[in-house]
Amino acid sequence: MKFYFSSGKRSKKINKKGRKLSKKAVFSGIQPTGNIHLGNYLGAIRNWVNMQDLYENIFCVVNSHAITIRQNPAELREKTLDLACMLVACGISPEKSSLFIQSEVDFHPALAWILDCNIFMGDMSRMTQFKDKSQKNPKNINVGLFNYPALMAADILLYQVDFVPVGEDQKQHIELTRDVAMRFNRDFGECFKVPEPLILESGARIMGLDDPNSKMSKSATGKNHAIFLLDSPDIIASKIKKATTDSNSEIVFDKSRAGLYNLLSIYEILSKKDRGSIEAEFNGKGYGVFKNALSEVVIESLKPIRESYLRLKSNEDYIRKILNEGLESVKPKAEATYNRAKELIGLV
Ligand code: AQP
Repeated sequence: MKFYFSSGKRSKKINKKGRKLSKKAVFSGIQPTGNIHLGNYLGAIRNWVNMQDLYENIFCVVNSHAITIRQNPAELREKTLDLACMLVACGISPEKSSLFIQSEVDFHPALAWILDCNIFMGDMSRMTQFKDKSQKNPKNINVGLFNYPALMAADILLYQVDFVPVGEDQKQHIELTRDVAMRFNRDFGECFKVPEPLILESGARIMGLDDPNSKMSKSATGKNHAIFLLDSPDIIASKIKKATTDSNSEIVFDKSRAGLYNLLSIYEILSKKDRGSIEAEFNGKGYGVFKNALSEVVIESLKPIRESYLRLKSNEDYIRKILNEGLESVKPKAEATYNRAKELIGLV
């Protein structure tokens, strides 16, 4: 039998003979590119929070990724701290997780360069996120945007983690990370743990409310595209009311009815009810009744996060302290991996 006890900063897993068992480790990151939406929350953050007791957790505000799209410097600084505050409000606990800011660890871009030199143009050119983002930003198709997956691979590989919990849109990047890690280990010697993506089926791809064929995204411009975690109850209800559905009236899980399917998936996750009982609940009722029920559950689920965020927001020193402690705990790991990669490849 395995059990947990709490000792100091982290709980440690021990077996019945009292031997310490090391936990598997996870790393994940999120960009401070705008307000956090329900897709980020259901596809990523909520899972990070729920899995905190199972793993050694490292979470990062990836501000260096954010500059692949032009940012206002002062706003970026503010959004970076704000996002850290939001993650803590969502339940990322400094007792269980290390939280830090990417640009404060110089080993990320340093390792990314080594990886850049070991990723083929052909592989990098296949990344669909680059294609999507360059279509959305035709005037700023910069090299950083193209190289984004190498920096992401460095973020992950520096910490020798087992899993990377992400939404489905990041799967291709994790595959590239695995490929470059395996190639490097084979060609130069064992250096990186090869991580696996951790993608939970529910919430892995939340779609835009105004366009259920494109994923909900921070940078989309539609007024009713996304529900943000800080939206007021009125705004949430109004966005849901205007969400795109179809002319059918039956409330059933049917993937071919993308708008309704997306809304039902959100309801399923937040209400914690199963599909059968949801379909029974709304049998014979129309979109109006379902949308009201959905609004209610979204508003209730986001309420504690919004309240906690507002409390934390007035205590910037506390957030800074969490980030500094996170930084101190992750930096030695990053340094050790980077130095090994540097040595193996002949740079020292
Ligand atoms: N719509 C989504 N459904 C489920 N998961 C999602 N994620 C993002 N959108 C959805 C997951 O959220 C985590 C953090 O994402 P990110 O901020 O690093 O970058 P992103 O995937 O590019 O997110 P956005 O919201 O679309 O931002 P912008 O518009 O700036 O590009 C990731 O785990 C991601 O999978």
